[in-house]
Amino acid sequence: MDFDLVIKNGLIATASDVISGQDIGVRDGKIACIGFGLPTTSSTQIIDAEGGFITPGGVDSHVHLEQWNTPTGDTWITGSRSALCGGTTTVIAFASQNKHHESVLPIVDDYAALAKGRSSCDYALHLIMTNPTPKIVNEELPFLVKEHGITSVKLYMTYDPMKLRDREILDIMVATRRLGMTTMIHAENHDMIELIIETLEARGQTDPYYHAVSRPQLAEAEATYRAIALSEMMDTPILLVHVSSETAAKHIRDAQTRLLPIYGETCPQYLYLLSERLKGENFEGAKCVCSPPLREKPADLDSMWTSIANGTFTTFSSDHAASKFGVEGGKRLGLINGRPYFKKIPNGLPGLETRLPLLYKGVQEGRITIHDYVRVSASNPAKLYGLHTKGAIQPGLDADFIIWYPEGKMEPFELTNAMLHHDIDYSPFEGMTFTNWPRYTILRGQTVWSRDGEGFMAKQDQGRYVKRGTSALGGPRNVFVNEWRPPV
Ligand code: DUC
Ligand code: ZN
Ligand code: ZN
Ligand code: ZN
Repeated sequence: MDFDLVIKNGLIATASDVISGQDIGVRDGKIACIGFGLPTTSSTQIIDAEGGFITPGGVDSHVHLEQWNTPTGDTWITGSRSALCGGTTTVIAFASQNKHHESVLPIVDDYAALAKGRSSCDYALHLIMTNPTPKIVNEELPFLVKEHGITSVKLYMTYDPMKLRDREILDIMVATRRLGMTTMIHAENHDMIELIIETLEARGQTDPYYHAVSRPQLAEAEATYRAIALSEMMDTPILLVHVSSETAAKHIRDAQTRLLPIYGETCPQYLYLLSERLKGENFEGAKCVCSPPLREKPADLDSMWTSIANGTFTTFSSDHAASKFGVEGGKRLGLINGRPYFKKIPNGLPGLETRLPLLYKGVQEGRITIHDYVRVSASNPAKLYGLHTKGAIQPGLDADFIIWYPEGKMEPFELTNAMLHHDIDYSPFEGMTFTNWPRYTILRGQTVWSRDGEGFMAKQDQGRYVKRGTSALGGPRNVFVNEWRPPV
């Protein structure tokens, strides 16, 4: 067999094994085989991995790009470029319903049109539901699953424009259970947060730091447990997004120990950044406002690493929701009459490009294994969200890879924002030292990023829309809380 590309001398890392001494043969954008001494011809491209790890192209299953209700300084063009330069070959972004939209079908078409021809990485869409009318739930969701391959929804338990009542979440779960969809939940107790914000405001405590005070760990833990209870009653799988606190993670782990189909996600900011960052001079704290907020203690960060290592977290996503710190539309957001006002600060951090290098650092530092890295950065997000051609290094799947430097080969560097390829004027991870970074990113057999060579090399329209299937991880179990059964 002739190959278009053969990658030699790498350590092929999967979620369970490291394969050494074997080559990867790629043909027509797919992994054709893995074997010893694969033959090459004059037309075969050969990449020598020089002993570095080869991991699956990253799947970032939680990214906001050009979304009406979330800060998105990046466009599909700049966001997808930044993804590839950081080793992510597939992103799942959001199409978002606004409460007054009576149909979500045109919305999905609008979001798909924004990405079409403007994404250099492969992509898919989740649907955010904020007003689950019977027509949307019963007629439109089945259509989206079948025709668009949109097999997941995100629901919010907080924010006035997005928040759903528990009853609405239960009604949606009837449909998502029936359709085999994954239900993502933003779990924070809205009423606790609302009361704290009102009182902070009345006391003039409106600096960026009070954003973290307004959303305590308890608010996340309570809502996480409540979401798990709703899921248990409905026998419907859920993924808790952007988990930031130990008690929330414990609720997830307890549920998993009971074999409930409960999944969890965390993000780089909850592994590395503390709420003291919100206290920066000159409004610098605004750069680190996200929800759930950064937590207080180094032990909080440690517990998130532990929850990756012990398998509690299923996926590791950027939650890239970036806005420029500098002026936007002529004024800096988050200031009112020159005074900081945390409620008005755009909520979210940039992180598409730094996600995988930051996770890989955890492998280098012995916090997690290379298998944990592969599992949460690519394999599990591909399985959970039905990206069945992605996320693993296996014959027949898309030839999406990261090739890392062999340890000691890359010149260590301190990250500056200028090194990144997003269209944002800062990174919260600036100043951190990196001793590895994706050396090559390969998308369906094409080298799209070469750190020592030409840099970013993808065409603007190189990314393809991926129509997703249903989850390959555990779903409904037909185990119920009593004799009651959800409607089928
Ligand atoms: N939730 C997200 O998923 N992203 C940004 C802000 C938020 O609340
Ligand atoms: Zn409210
Ligand atoms: Zn959220
Ligand atoms: Zn998000």
